[in-house]
Amino acid sequence: MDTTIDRPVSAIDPFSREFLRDPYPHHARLREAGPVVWLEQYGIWAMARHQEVRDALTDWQTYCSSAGVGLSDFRKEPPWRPPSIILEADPPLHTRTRAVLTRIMSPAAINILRATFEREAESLVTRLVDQREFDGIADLAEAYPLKVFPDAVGISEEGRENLLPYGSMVFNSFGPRNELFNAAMANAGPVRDWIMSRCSRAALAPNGLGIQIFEAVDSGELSEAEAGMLVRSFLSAGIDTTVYGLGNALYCFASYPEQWMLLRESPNLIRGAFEEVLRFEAPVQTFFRTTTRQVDVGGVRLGQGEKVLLFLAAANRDPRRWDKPDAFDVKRRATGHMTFGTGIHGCVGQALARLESEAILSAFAKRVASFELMGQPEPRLNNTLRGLDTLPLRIVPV
Ligand code: OVV
Repeated sequence: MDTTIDRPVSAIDPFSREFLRDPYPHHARLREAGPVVWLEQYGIWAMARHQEVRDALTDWQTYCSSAGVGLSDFRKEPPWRPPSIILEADPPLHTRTRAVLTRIMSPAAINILRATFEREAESLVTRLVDQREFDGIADLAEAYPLKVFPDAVGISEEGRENLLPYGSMVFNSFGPRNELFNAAMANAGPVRDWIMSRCSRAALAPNGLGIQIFEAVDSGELSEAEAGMLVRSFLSAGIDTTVYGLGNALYCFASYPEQWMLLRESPNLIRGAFEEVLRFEAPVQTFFRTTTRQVDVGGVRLGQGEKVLLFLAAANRDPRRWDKPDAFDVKRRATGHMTFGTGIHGCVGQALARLESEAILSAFAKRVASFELMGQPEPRLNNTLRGLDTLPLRIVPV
């Protein structure tokens, strides 16, 4: 198409508390406004339809990551931390770092962790079922990843309480410098110092995923400093994402007990059910890209060097792509959701995320007839992530 149309404009603030508490009506308005929408409050573009989000994620040459994947443009203001050499990088640097992580996180490599992850899930879930009442966030969605993931990476037990605060810093920092950002950064210095102290070769246990990154230094693929930066990526991307994802899974099954019944009857649905959780309540809601050139999207001209906000979670409920998008249906084919992204930056840890969820959901499916909500769950607002702060549950055992 070579006719140009006026750009749709919206006054929506996607980082306001009001938006973050219930983004779905706003997502619908953004999808309806057009294939790409100008958000006048921030002077950025937004895409909320499945096709456009997917196309942008697939075209890394037009929509780059090296200017940052948050609101801030690294070419105009200094980043709050040295840029990630995988998330906030383009080829050829990205290609080299990604190759190392792709190998370390391959499905076959992750399968080696399966027995340990399943054992830990069984022991935690048995305890919670005996207890009957628990908080789905603190006692499960946080407790499980905070045990199995640092163990797998090979991080000391001491100081692990810094991992969630660091994740909050990382994911809030993709948004504007609003109240959420400032609150997350309140104790930034000590938290960052602890994280960086855990990223050196000497701090990592033998046989873990962390030390495997340093083995790529010995084979000449990375420098010692780059290896440390990739351990930092593990600690940035590997905790909060799965905490919010497991919490959202429990929330979905407490809210839709008939869907939990289906899982219990057919445990072969568990894998697809987690994909449906990711589609329906995406723990990662958004990422930005930056245009490297002028580009036309549905007849609208985007300039060079402009920020584009990609609404992964809105793409996941686009009626152009999904039947009954607002229905939580564990039997649907939910693959094709955008929660893991796609293209060269598609989530490199997705096999690990799936392993965690399958271990937990399988352990519950053997023992739990239903999850009862004991009170109103409270949201944990974040500029990028969607999930809960509290989720009071009671288990009805099988
Ligand atoms: C996917 C992701 C999220 C947050 C941080 C990073 C990656 C990183 O590489 O630091």
